[in-house]
Amino acid sequence: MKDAKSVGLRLMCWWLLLLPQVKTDQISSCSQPFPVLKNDNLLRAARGEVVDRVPVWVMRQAGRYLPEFQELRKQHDFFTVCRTPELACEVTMQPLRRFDLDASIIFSDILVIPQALGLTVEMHAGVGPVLPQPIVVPEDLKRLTPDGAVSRLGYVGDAITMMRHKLEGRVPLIGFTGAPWTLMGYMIEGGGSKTMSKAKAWLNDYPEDSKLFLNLLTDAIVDYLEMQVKAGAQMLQVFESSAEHLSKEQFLQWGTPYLKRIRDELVDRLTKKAIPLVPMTLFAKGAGHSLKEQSELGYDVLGLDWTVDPLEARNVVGPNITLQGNLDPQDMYRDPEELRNLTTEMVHKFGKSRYIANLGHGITPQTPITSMEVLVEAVHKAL
Ligand code: 1CP
Repeated sequence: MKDAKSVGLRLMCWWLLLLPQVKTDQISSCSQPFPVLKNDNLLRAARGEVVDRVPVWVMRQAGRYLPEFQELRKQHDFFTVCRTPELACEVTMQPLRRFDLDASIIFSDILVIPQALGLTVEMHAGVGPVLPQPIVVPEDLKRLTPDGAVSRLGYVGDAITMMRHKLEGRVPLIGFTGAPWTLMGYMIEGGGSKTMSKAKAWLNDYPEDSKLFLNLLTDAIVDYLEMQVKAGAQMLQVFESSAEHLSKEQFLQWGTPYLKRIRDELVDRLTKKAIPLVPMTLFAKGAGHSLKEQSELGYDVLGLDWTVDPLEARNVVGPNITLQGNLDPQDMYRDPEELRNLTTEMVHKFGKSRYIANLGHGITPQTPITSMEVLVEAVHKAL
């Protein structure tokens, strides 16, 4: 009798797997429930609830400053790590083994979307990402393959689901994406750029095609974030790292409308499918000029780079938005005592309510490990 029941259950699960729409929505009924979250300070801070301690995590907390990351990278190519859930989870876990962090962020890269859209992306040592066949003229947009792009990113969902189990509820898991303008920039420049001049020229020379491009990316991003939430991401961060290359006027034309669409459409889709919403962070580096406008996009949290003053930011955005940031990554090279004082001062300025401590951009490769220890401890002890 028991056997018949389990065979029936298994058959039902296989049947669900055959229906693409049902499969992802119902997946939790066929798989193990996720472990209960023990430290939810990050999510509480994002929602404006009382926290036990100020939560802290660090952008690029899994990365080259960790010897164990470098060791693993000697054996595996960067995108192999991203595409192999066991390896992605191992790297995601590495900083948590060393530091008393309040969040994990799934190991991946913003450039997996351009890959899923059909572009080749290589990771060159000492250089960063390289796209050998970039989008040069509007005609090249035809090379992109938006149909089924999200299904080619299923490995990120698999890593997220696996990581939720491996975390055993220790801290929340953050999923992420690059924002449309930032991805467009990399896809036109063929990699990182100090000026984003080719991508900025597109905005001037091909405004209608730029809109098409940004809308295509926005659609892919919404699908991708929805998939991450279904897979188990408990919070989402949108990296608009290349906002720093745009003037305020350009950011309000080419950045915020698409960032708003991402937020609105994701909320709409999750609500219609009765999937609980997760808090969302927007990190628009170099866009301190538009904090007011950013605060009106619907995001729960705004990430700040180190050029923004905490008190001024709070004044501009008001009391109902959580702020994240914003120690200068360069301060991680100071003496421990100096770093401790700067961190304490920063936390005092932001205060305990609606605040998530972080750096103002990613941690850099030469950062001493001890600085991470000092930072995390100083945040937790500050208030
Ligand atoms: O060889 C290596 O190991 C490469 C180093 C590296 C790492 C560790 C790259 C190449 N990407 C990553 C991981 C990564 N990238 C994460 C992991 C999760 C974490 O621990 O935080 C995240 C969130 C990203 C996001 C990312 N990739 C951004 C947005 C954040 C930011 O730094 O502004 C950007 C712009 C990228 C592109 C990218 N990938 C890698 C590099 C060196 C770069 C920047 C290149 C450039 O613009 O010059």
